[in-house]
Amino acid sequence: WEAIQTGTGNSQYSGTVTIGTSLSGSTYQLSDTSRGTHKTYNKARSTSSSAGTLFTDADDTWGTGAASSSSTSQTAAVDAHYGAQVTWDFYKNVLGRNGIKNNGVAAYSRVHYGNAYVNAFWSDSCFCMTYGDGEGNVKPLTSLDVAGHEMTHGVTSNTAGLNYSGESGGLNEATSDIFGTAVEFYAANSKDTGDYLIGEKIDINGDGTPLRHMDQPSKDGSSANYWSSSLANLDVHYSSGPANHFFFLLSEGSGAKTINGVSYNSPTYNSSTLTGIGRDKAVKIWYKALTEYMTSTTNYKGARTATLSAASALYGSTSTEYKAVAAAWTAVNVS
Ligand code: ASN
Ligand code: ZN
Ligand code: CA
Repeated sequence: WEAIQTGTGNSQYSGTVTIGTSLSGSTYQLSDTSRGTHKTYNKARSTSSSAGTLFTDADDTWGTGAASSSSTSQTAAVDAHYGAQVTWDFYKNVLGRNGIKNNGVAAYSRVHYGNAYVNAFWSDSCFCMTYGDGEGNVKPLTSLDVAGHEMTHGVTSNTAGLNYSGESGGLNEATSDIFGTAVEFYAANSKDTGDYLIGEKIDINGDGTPLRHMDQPSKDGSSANYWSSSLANLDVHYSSGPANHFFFLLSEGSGAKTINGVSYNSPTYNSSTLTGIGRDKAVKIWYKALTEYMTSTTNYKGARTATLSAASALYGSTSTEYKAVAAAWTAVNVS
């Protein structure tokens, strides 16, 4: 018998948060029965395929809020549990999707994977999310945008199924960056305010720079801003660039601006000046395109068609939104 509870989590990246927990006997567990029974497990530096050990606690106050090199630290678990919770709420409340498979069943999360493992990954086979602890075991890869990014890989594989190579692979990665970013904005968390950067909290480069920039993807030194015939040869984390750029331009428009204290400067291929339609509409258009019009082999040209079909269905074929979708694709050299 387990009773639904709300615990207090001292996270590393998102301040003090309320998290869904359960009470089993006299022990609290990181098991959120209000969100498809999402559970968070401790891998304790193991790389075995097991789930690990479910996190438990005596008083339902979790983590110290400080980075810890301990393999039993609850802090990384708080961030992962909270990230899954916000991602669940975002998909349910904004997009009407009831979990990754849209069947009301949650994936599970596991933290402290490997030793100083600097990655996080989604797996369709375990239907689970795995997070490493990062360099020196002190910067776990458990930020909100990374959680939203990785779990979105599960959504993509249960919908369009975009193949993870070539142009469709870039679109798969961009889909994760787009909804990972949407999750971060949706959280409205004062310690991790929304931005169009990916991984700005986890400092994977060790110099404070994010992994990716959606306003101008080339800022990372490897991603493409615009489509070209050689795009498909890039790693999927770089061929995502034009679609990330499209999403920024569609949401916010071109040029220089500051949003939540972060400065952006988004260029266009054809020197056009664009006005955004807002992130909420851009998110709805991308989701409808992903779930109704894209397939495993959709390329950039196909993504243009799919998002135009989505915009037409949502807002009409003569709408401002439809025209903005067309203009934003043209601005990243997809026409
Ligand atoms: N973090 C990476 C990603 O989501 C993991 C990977 O490369 N499989 O793409
Ligand atoms: Zn990814
Ligand atoms: Ca971010």
